[in-house]
Amino acid sequence: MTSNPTPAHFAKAGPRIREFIVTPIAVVDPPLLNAAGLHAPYALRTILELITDDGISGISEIPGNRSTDEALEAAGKLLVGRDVFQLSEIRQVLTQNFGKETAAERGLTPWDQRKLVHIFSAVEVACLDIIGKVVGRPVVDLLGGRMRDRVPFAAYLFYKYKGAGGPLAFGTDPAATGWAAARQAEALTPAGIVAQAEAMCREFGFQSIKLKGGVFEPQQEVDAMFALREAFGPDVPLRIDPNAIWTLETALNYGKQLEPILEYLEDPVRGQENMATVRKALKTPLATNMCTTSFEDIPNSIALGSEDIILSDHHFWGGLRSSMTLAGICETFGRGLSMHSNSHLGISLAAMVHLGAALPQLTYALDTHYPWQSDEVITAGRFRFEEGSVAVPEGPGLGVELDREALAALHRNYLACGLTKRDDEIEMQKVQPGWRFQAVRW
Ligand code: GKR
Ligand code: MG
Repeated sequence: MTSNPTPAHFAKAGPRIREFIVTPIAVVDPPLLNAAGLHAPYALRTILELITDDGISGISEIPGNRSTDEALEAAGKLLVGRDVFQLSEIRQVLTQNFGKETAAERGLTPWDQRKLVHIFSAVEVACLDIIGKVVGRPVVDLLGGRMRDRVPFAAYLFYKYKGAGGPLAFGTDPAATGWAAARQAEALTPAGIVAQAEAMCREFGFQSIKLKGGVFEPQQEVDAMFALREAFGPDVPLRIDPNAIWTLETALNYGKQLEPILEYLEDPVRGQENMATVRKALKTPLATNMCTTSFEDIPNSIALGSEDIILSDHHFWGGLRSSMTLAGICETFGRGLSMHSNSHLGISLAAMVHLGAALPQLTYALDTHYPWQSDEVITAGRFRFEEGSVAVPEGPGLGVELDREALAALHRNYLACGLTKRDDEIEMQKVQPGWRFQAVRW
């Protein structure tokens, strides 16, 4: 005989948030180039730790930005005392307080500048970490269960100046070998990109390759793609992402050239209408993390047919459960789903892996910047990739714990480096005076 839970069971409140701790950190980041300019010697991240009234700790990581941090602190004042299981109520409280954010507030940069989605993500992931610990299950099981044990990632190549970031900003360690040496080497030519790809794939075993484009005149980047094809052969899927900086004409012209060798073309042009035009003209599937970036954008994306694959990012789509909702929408409308990334550490990677393991369908290897970072903020140290994939962390919740000493050291970096938000244009101007970001350049 079974006994169903009685209302008395339901009446038992879950653990409540007692402490809400926001810690901005700065992690060493190499001088990587993109359409918006140049990465600074440090990438900013923010770590949120929630501690419940019964002493359970839940953690999350989001891109760092002082004004988001301030909003997150303000969110904390509204959330202390609330039950971590009441995620919909928490979201409602935050929306009522901060008001609705429109897709337009995302901005023109390759990364998302909205605050609310980041705050939802930070709070939700930390709450899920706690819920997982309370019920003794990994986060993947809270998202619908494990569809795979390992999650595949792609090699994410960047044009870059010499240097590894941090105090060595534009210097290098002459003793470095293997990936450590490639991570600090200059890569500005097709041969440099192939060398970077070989070192990265050798170290991490990646089986798909993406090049961050939009940096140089398109022919140079197309040549790099053909050089990669030559070096890796037809079995390694290739992608290029010019971050919407190409004109329609450029996208049509170079898109045609690239058609025989691409798995997908990411954000060749700006805006859903332009993406739809390119998509009609090319056989290559189009992917985006710039033209369809919120639920509000979906109706128009479907009406126009602006992309084949949405590159979700739980930091930008408001958390892991929202990303599962997005997966359902993509499945309904015959769109693929994969994952976007930005410079990040292991707490974000753990969340990405739990989500990647829960997705009903996973057709494309996910993006990650992780090989470009060398710091870590979790006790287990840096994640290991095997044949390009990461195993779902063991244990309840996210399966990773905060390394408090590392957190304090990275917070000191934050205080010392003086950065308060990501601004790749200013960083680029230090190398090329007068350089300006252009929404469409080539
Ligand atoms: O890290 O420079 C970078 C990338 O350009 C990043 O900011 C983008 O958001 O990786 C991203 C993308 O796929 O667009
Ligand atoms: Mg992209």
